[in-house]
Amino acid sequence: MKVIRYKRVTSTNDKAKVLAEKGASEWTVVAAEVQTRGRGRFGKKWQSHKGGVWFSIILRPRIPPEGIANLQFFASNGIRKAILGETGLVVQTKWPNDVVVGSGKIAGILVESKSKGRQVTFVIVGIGLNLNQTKSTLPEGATSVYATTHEKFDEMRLVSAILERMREDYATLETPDKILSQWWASCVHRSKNVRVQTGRNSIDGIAKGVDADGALLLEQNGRTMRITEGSLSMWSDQPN
Ligand code: BT5
Repeated sequence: MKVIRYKRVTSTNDKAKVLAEKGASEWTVVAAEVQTRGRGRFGKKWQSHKGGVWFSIILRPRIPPEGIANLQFFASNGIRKAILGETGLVVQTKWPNDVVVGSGKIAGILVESKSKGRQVTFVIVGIGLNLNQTKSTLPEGATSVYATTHEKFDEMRLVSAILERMREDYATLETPDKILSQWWASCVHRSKNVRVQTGRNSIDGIAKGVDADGALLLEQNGRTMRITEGSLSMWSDQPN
């Protein structure tokens, strides 16, 4: 495993993608202290000041393209276990790509990939974890390990711990049910009332699970719907 460290990059996902295109091997990792153009899904900005853990992993899993959705759940499981192991903090998963403490987002995952026909060429798993930042420097709705525990931890130790957990569980990518059941067992909105914003629409219902394609199963008036994309909030997070 090779970790390439930078002080400042635009986005570690961009750096990793260039390396992956050039044939870099699986588990090549790019980490940075600061990202000037960190991003989330749909081009949303990801705030990446010093004190956080920002890194991207190149993977070349032998899975069909439709299995890629599983990687965000796989990564969430690894992040959750590593945070617990290194800091003692209990965190939960949230659909589709978040790790949270209560209603505060502590980590996010951005999975980008390239496929050729039925074959995945590479996957970049970008991980952002708020570690040592103070609450006042974080965006609204975010929290960090430090803001929660008042303790500071070494950034690279967390990178190593997350990688270790992911490597331990890598074979489970072939048995998505295991990944999904672990993820669901730690999900903050398990069987709870939620609201999902998809574009201009918002849908309310009870979160019933996730499927192997990454979709949220939402029950509304006794009917179960599959929601493939969106931003989820729990009713208790919403302003009255
Ligand atoms: C994500 O997107 O949560 C994926 C974040 C992935 C970041 C990593 S860092 C290493 C790698 N390199 C990158 O360029 N990206 C990856 P999404 O679910 O779309 O959430 C984005 C939203 O989270 C924003 O619109 C803000 O509301 C919020 N946000 C921004 N910065 C945050 C932060 N540091 N902590 C918590 N929430 C944040």
